[in-house]
Amino acid sequence: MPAEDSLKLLSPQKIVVLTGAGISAESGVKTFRDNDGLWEHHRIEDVATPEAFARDPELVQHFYNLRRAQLNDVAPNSAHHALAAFEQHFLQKTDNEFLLVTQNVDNLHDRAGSKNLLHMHGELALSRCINSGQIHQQKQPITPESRCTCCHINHNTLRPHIVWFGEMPLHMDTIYQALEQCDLFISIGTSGHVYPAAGFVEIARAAGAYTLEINLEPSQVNRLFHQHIQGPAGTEVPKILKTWQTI
Ligand code: BJW
Repeated sequence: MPAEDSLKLLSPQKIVVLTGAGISAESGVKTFRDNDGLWEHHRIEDVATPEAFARDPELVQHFYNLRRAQLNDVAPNSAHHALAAFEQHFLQKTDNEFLLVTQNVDNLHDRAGSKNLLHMHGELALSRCINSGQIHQQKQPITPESRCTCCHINHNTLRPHIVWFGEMPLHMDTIYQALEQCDLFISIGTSGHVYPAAGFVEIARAAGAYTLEINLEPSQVNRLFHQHIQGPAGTEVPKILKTWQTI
């Protein structure tokens, strides 16, 4: 039976979708496993940790400044748009619940119009003051001279509002609550290398949810899913979501 036909038999009411770098790949944003997880010869783990920031703040700021600037050159693709349109349609029915959890720090889901959206690894478009903890919109590169608008100190007070390795991801209580209640969990374009996101499928399954993975290749946690759909998110996500949009 084709994937869409078997999925039509489901009539989900509480959906959690997890996205990773693969959903933005067709927009031109590089995934982490591209280049073997390296950025200009630095291991990702060496630029995305609090220890790296303490050791070499300029290198880490440069890494995020480049990625923040890149947001101006990319746009949401058909997978981002399909998720936003699906959410709007799905929530017309009372009692339906939909939560989109993204590990991505780009703003492509926001720009596509997704509403019930949580950025569990933070956002490139935000910075945080190291002294006050206040979060600010951040359009410009962060330099040592960047002045935060809360305490007005202008030397290395701002950091990217990004969850680095060893730090606690954001919104975890809300995410776990939704996972424990969902009846459908869809994971799109994530390699399953990084926790706690890689463990979400187990929580959803334990709650009795049907679990579906959409990826170019099987992820590290592929065997935990009921179903795997292999292909580019830009093609597969709109196709799969249509199965429930016609109901
Ligand atoms: C397509 C496609 C197309 C391509 N269509 N698909 C040992 C064991 C277990 C855990 C740990 C451990 N040692 C340490 C840990 C914990 C650690 C961790 O998981 N480390 C691993 C490396 C082992 N995790 C943490 O430290 C986290 N915090 C934490 O655990 O706190 C404690 C806690 C306890 C209890 C509860 C909750 C918390 C924090 C993790 C922070 C991750 N941060 C990063 C970088 C910062 C953000 C940034 O700079 O962008 O987030 S790492 C990086 O990986 C980034 C991503 O969000 C994340 C996930 O990557 P993703 O999205 O999966 O991308 P890729 O590149 O890996 O994969 C792309 C996929 O797309 C591939 O599968 C392709 O096939 C696919 N694809 N094109 C569809 N067109």
